[in-house]
Amino acid sequence: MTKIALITGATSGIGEACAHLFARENYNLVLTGRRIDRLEKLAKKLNDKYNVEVAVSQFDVRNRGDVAENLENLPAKWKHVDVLVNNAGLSQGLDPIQKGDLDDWDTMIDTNIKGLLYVSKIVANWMIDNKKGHIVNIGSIAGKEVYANGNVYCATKHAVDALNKGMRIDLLPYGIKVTAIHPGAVETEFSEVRFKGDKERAKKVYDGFEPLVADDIAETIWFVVSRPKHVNINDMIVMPTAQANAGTIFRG
Ligand code: NDP
Ligand code: 8X3
Repeated sequence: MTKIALITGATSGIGEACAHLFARENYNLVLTGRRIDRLEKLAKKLNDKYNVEVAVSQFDVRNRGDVAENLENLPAKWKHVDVLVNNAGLSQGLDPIQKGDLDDWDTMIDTNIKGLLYVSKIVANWMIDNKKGHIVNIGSIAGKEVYANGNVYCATKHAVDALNKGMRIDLLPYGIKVTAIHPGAVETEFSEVRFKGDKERAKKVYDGFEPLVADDIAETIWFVVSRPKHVNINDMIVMPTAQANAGTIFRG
């Protein structure tokens, strides 16, 4: 039977790269995000290129009612999810704690922590019913270390790290694998979102060194999910060669 991957935040960056890679590997896909135009365009492209089936589901992961309604209303065949990639996430702002914007904090906490939980609970129950599954949580180096002005974003990704460990314990009796991938700097729309559309400031983040690209992370995820049944990779940190840790990048 053709396997199914459900990827949150598939409209751009790492999620979109995962959609391409899983389609190439002949998975049928459930792709989610808020920008329906992008989801539909991507679905058509993957269907045309790889002849896989693609369902799109538009919702904001922060809205638990919408998450539940959209996921639970998927036709039954789509609930046999083999791989969930919990990727939807973002950073907003880069300010010291005393100057932080409360709305930015709410957005990051609601998306990166609560949104991931809303999706995970539903899909984990499907996986328990199906007696199979692999959840891949996209954390960050910001979930392992803290950098200046990263405060709340780093806290949300530390929470993802903790949830990854907790999920693994809770889902162990059901044979469900749980893995976190923690990337360093990946050039996607991430910095543009962090700086609220300021493309110039976003570009500067990647000046003078070679960052990761979304495909690097998609390939890592594929490595993780394609291990034999008895092997689980708990956790992986993937960095650009030019980045030693969260706060140290060598710009040549
Ligand atoms: P992008 O901005 O390119 O992609 C983010 C994706 O998340 C988009 O598809 C977006 O879809 C989705 N998303 C954001 N908010 C919501 C929401 N409220 N509801 C539903 N979907 C949402 O960034 P990346 O690809 O870089 O980010 C993907 C993940 O990787 C994030 O969790 C990020 O924290 C993490 N990460 C990124 C790193 C980097 O350097 N780029 C490094 C480490 C981790 P839409 O807007 O259509 O809803
Ligand atoms: C994204 C990478 O270093 O900007 O999680 O936090 S970083």
